[in-house]
Amino acid sequence: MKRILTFGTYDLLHVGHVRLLKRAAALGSHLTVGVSSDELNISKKGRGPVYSTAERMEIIRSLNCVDHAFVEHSLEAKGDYIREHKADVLVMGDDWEGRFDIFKDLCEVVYLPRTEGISTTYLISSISENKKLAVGDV
Ligand code: C2G
Repeated sequence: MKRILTFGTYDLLHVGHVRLLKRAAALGSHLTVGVSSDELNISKKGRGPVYSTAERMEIIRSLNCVDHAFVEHSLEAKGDYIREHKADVLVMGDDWEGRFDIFKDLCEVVYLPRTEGISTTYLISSISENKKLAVGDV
């Protein structure tokens, strides 16, 4: 059975994250998750996450569909992570479509569709503007 590897920040964990992780897990028998460090998140998104690396790791590790989690320190180290975790399949959301095709000589690379209508950025702005969080039907 296949070993799956996926990556993300998973800040303010929401159903978009959970659905992606469940669909990734369903592609094999073992799911490893690389959780972006606070520093990597700042370099990717220009802001720090709400939850710290340690908190995001604890949350991701608590999910039934996740077998193993580690801290991702660099986007450029994906090849090393694929080899280290013996991944057969790299799964990414389709917001990264094409970006990791260079690893197709190391493993299968699959992009899964994102869940529309929900994002950490949306949650942060909704909370900070004290708007009603109409995300129940995503
Ligand atoms: N996701 C989703 N639907 C959403 C939001 C996110 O399917 N509405 C998916 C993303 O496509 C990604 C995962 O959930 O696969 C984690 O999302 P982020 O935390 O936003 O991940 P990101 O910061 O893009 O980190 O090495 C690559 C990066 O670490 C990916």
